[in-house]
Amino acid sequence: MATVAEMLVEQLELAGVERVYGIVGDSLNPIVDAIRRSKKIRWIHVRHEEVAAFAAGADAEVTGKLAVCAGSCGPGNLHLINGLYDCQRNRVPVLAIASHIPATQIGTQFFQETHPDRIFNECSVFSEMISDPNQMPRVSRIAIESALTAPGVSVLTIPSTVTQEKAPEGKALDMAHPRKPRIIPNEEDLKELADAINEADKVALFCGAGTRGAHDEVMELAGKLYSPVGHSLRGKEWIQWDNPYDVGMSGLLGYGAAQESMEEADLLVLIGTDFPYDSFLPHKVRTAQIDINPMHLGRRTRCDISVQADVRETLKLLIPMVEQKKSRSWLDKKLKSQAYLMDKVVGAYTEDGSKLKPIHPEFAAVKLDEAASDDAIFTVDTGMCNVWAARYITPNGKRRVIGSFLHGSMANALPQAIGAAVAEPHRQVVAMCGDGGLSMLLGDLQTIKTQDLNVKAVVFNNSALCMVKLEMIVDGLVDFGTTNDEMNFAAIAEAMGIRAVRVTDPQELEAVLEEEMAKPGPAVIDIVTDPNALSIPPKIEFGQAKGFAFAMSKQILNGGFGEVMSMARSNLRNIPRRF
Ligand SMILES: Cc1ncc(C[n+]2csc(CCOP(=O)(O)OP(=O)(O)O)c2C)c(N)n1
Repeated sequence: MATVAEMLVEQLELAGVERVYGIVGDSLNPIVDAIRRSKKIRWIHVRHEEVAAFAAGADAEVTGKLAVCAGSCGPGNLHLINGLYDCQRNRVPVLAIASHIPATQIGTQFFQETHPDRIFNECSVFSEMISDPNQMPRVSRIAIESALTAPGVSVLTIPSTVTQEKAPEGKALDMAHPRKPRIIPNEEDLKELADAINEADKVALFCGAGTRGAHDEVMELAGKLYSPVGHSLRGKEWIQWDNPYDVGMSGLLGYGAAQESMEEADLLVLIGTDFPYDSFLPHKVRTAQIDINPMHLGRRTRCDISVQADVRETLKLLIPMVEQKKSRSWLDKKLKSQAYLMDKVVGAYTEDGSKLKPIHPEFAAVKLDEAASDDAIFTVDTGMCNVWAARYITPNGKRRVIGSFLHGSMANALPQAIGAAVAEPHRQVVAMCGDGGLSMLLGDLQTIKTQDLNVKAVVFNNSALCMVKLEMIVDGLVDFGTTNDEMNFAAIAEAMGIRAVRVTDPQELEAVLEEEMAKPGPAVIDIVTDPNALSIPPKIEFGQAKGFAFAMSKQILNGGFGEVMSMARSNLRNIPRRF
């Protein structure tokens, strides 16, 4: 007769799980032992449980299948929490196995006692404890189905005493899964939307990650309406490529003419987006919203017309209902503005980048974009790497760009690269790391070596927590606590047995990237970049502009004159003209 641990692993096998990320330990050992004996599931040993959760999230993101992470009782599974928040907010199907102290000790302040079933409540769609073996296999199956269907995070808390008990007679539970349902809009809502579109002269579209799989339909609609098409950071990889209507990205990291297009429109149509920054959304423009999740409707800005349905299904029905617009003059104006802003602002740094030392991060990002393969998976650290990826990594429908775009955690790039590379070993995985981000979960560089992963960890090494430096300056504060020691990550990687190269000369960068990207297996490319290269959001409030100038003068008064001068030189060309 099987134990609870063995039945759980059999249940995972039935769900098609192929790997579990985690760190072994006491209460978790019987489950890991059952995984060791499984012919279908691999144990992926990481160095920090947070990495296990981020990795599982990226695995689920690229495969669309359930991914699993595990941590031992108390601190072991507590370490999962930040990664699980990220998975939950990214709405990817992840099961976390949190092993627990012996059931007889719960409530006694026993060694390592925490309450995982309560702790993970906020970052999961399902969090339950198996306190009796007879809950198996139903509860494990419910956990799996909850993660898959929400989709989101399920957490199973299992005390060590229960793990080793005999499971009830019988086998793990299989079930017939329904095919993806077609979720079509209510006819009246659809008609209201079509009427509003037909009445408006200038219709702007703004697209989020919910447009995944609907690229062609969005293009067809934009072609009929002569609409400028803007996108959020998460929408970029699905909508920006092969897009003659592209006007760039909005938000704190945004660029181009997306913002002005939204503000000038008679009707703004938000498509599959829960873009969180309401201050970047117009509030005076008539707004329609299409989203499969009704919770997203109207929660960021006004919602005059709302359609709850699958984006692609909606657009397929909507397109024949809207009339071809006659004039494309507004679209052409916005495209011209986009071209100007891209050339003169976003492109400013990169023109003569090969001569600038320290290496400018924008130049590095452009060279990385050119050197990476056509179907590379990029993972992007929270911090300035978000900006460089958003502006310079070219999506093409085959590449992926994964980050902690909703949870905004630092140190996500390396762990997510691990999950992506384990799941898709034939693809090149490029982790765009900040030096702060890489330092935070540095131990897991070992994992790319141990697992021999095709991960190229590219460090934008500016010896600073640069994103926060920018925040402080824009807020009118003197930047403080934002400096990191100069660190030679290539030497650290080499000491770990990983191929590594450090680049300080911009003239060498292209050749190094080309060479390293072409070789299989793990590598660290440590690029020493300019810490004074900042980025300015597309919509600068008067207060922020004032703050920028104010912080500059405060720095001068504090004697930081040299730094102010170099910062001004580094950024002058990156400031939008109208600022
Ligand atoms: C876990 C966590 N801690 C702190 C922050 C706040 N924060 C956001 S970006 C950032 C700096 C990142 O520095 P680095 O990785 O060196 O990248 P850079 O911005 O310099 O390119 C910090 C401290 C965060 N988002 N997440």
